[in-house]
Amino acid sequence: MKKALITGVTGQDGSYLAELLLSEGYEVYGLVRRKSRLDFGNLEGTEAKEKVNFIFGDITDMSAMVNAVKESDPDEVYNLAAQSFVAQSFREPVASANITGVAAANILEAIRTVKPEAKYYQASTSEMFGGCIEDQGDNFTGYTEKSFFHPRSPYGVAKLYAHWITRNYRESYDMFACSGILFNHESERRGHEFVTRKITDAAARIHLGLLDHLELGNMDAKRDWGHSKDYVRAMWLMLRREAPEDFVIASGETHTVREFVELSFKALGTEIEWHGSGADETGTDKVTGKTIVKINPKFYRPAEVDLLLGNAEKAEKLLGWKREISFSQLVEGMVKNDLELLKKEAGKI
Ligand code: NAP
Ligand code: G4F
Repeated sequence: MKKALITGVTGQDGSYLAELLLSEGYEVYGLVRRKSRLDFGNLEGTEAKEKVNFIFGDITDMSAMVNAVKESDPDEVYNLAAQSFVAQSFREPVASANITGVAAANILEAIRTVKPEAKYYQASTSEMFGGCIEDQGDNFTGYTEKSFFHPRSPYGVAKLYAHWITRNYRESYDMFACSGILFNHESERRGHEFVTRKITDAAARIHLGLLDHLELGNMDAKRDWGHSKDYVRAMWLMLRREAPEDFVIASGETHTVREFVELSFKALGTEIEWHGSGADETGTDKVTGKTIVKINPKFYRPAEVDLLLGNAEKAEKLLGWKREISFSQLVEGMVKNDLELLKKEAGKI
């Protein structure tokens, strides 16, 4: 039986990855940080929660990571823990650097000293490409493993450190250490602060008469969105290989935040009409004329990543990876899930 250690097991990806590895017959260990109120995040209420072996520790603490590797004796380590919210990284750049960046070295060093033959996966991100679109020329077909990096947030800068230290351990110590450069991926388990979940939750609330309108920042930003379930499969496939290599994982499509809003409301039978531009733009319900979307500049970022588009050709060819859930299925699934959750909640009152 293979053994895997997952940091960030309570998060969106960690919970899906734990379920996948359990279904593949792994013994799964999950790192959980101590909180004043014990909770297992996205694993709460799942069968996986009963099967995962939890180890308490914080990735910023080297000794905790040494203990975690000793206790789990893993064949594979997936480092998914991070302060993963880009907007928050502008408000806490140093904590983000320590958790999202430097802590990767704690884990790599723990593996190197305790179990150097364990395979290591680092959760790298398309946010590292950031503003590098200008370097890509006119016929841009998406960022690849060979594209330049130009992070535009403290989060992106921290992730770049983790990405390069992973590569450095691979080159220096001949360790199986690799990174998946994953583009945005969402799901019914996505945190409510991210734009997709904020939109699907608000659309469902407005539909049920529980919210007046949705407030957003930059609706022109474009993202390459996929489903987390498809993306955790790619992580696992990367560690199935004989030799470590980095892979871009993406859908190959890009959509604006505005399109995500339109599709979310459409899934509930509401068509939106847009009026004005910039901070004065509003979205109204085409039938009732009621304003349901407004801009609030407080959601603008000090520096924005305008466009993300990935090219996952290498992963498709070498890993045999392909996404199974389309953009429209993703949006509709998230909206439906939020609607059901809210109806259930209302039933309790
Ligand atoms: P997420 O839902 O925010 O999960 C983050 C996880 O990290 C949570 O389990 C959290 O625990 C844990 N964590 C945070 N700080 C920690 C610390 N100091 N010590 C131990 N655990 C800590 O993120 P996600 O969307 O699943 O993403 C997983 C990873 O992929 C992250 O590294 C993210 O940056 C990266 N990534 C995500 C995407 C995406 O679009 N989702 C794209 C590219 C890369 P608590 O439950 O205690 O908060
Ligand atoms: O959903 P977001 O907060 O995700 P972002 O910044 O793209 O980061 C996510 O994807 C990265 C991969 O590229 C991950 F590494 C990272 O961990 C995270 O999972 O914002 C998406 C876009 C941004 O351009 C933002 O400015 O939506 C725009 N936006 C517009 N209004 C908003 C809002 N974002 C949020 N969170 N809230 C708004 O009201």
